[in-house]
Amino acid sequence: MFEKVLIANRGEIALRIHRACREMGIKTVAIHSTADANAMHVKLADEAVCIGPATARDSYLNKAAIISAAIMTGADAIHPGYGFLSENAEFAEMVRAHGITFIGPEPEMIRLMGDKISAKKAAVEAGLPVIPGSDGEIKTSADAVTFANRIGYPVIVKATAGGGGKGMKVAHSESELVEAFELARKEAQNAFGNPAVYLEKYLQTPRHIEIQVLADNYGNIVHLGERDCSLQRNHQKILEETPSPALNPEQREQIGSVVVQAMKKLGYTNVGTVEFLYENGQFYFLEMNTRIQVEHPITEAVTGIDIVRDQIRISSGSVLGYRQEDIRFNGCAMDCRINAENPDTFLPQAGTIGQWHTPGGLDVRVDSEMYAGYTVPPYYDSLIAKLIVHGRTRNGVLMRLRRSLEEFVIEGIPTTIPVHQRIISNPEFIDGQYNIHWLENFLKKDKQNL
Ligand code: MV4
Repeated sequence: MFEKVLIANRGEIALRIHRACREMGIKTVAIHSTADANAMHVKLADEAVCIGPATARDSYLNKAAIISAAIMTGADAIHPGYGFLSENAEFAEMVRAHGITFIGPEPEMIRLMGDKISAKKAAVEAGLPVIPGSDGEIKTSADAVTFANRIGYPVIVKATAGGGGKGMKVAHSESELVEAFELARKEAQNAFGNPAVYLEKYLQTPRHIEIQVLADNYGNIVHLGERDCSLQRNHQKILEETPSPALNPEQREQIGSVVVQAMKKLGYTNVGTVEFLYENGQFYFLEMNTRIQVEHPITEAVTGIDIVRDQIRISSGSVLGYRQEDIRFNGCAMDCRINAENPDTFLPQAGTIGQWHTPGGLDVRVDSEMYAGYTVPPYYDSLIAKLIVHGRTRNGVLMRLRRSLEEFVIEGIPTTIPVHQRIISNPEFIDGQYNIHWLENFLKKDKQNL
């Protein structure tokens, strides 16, 4: 097992990783920018190294500074968390070249999944269902039109270097497609330095359902069920739940075993999430995330598995230690992402927290780095807390979530708590009747009613 892990991240996930290490008897090194010197995980870590100024490019994205900090402190592994360098194959290679373990999949796997065309090819070869579309890059608008006529409109143009919604354009007709194609290529070139785009049939009302996997270095692979992440705004997830209200246990077992077989074929290791669109009872592979995800705690709540702990264990070469048939899915869980934002405009709002009181009680978990008197810096993501609630039934979770949101006291900065309160009292949401467009429509209607 590792003796010392460097946490190459900030915010709640940095604290989450510190907690896992502490419980495993592993020493921790926090790295931080000048703006994060007062962060909770920096105080709790065994050692802390300031690696640069506030701007992420110069600190949390500064590969050389982070690796230097690891060498200086004698860390034997680096946990990248999510965002920042977590899916940067070059960083993973650099870490490896210095004899330090990168806590994540092999750099080659990160690279394969980072390019959406190569990821989709790999998914097809591994037996995953994919969205009908072009086999690879489409280079001219004429080729795009020919292809669209074959599969039918509407179609969507996607950047191969994209992901998370960047460089995507929907077209309902030939004239729209020609425009969308040129625009998507330009945007992709500007955003990613890679103009390559591909085409897919556009699915109009899918849900976003993702499968969590855990794989050791010896071919032992399990899935931990799904998370329904359909509630998004501008490609930012707001509330996630498991199980998905759209799936029954047979469907879960079916897609889960398809994913496990595919990961075996790919030789996938470490933690990962396979994202799907789900429409009319069919799953379609979207992309694969080769890192721990923000919403992992709802899966921990229903399975009782400490995913970060097991990620660290398997990264150090330990065997997974349990099999698919050992995993039980217990009840339901929801996660509310609480952001430091105006709840009507969603504009981020930095500032100093006055009173801070978190809800508690049975099956209530708050993952957060905040404390009374802490100043939220303006430079980073606005996520300040995740409220994770577990219960035996979905209705029980909704009641407990309502009670918990009511108990939460955050003074000094606005938060999105009121948004969550409105979402969970909506009859359609209570019925589980939603898709990837539901939240944005709900927020539009909600605004008109203000
Ligand atoms: C799609 C789609 C419909 N049809 N692909 C958005 C993010 C990127 N990962 C893929 N995305 C989509 N791809 C086809 N063929 C709709 C989306 C999409 C979406 C997906 C998941 C969650 C929220 C979304 C919001 C808008 C569009």
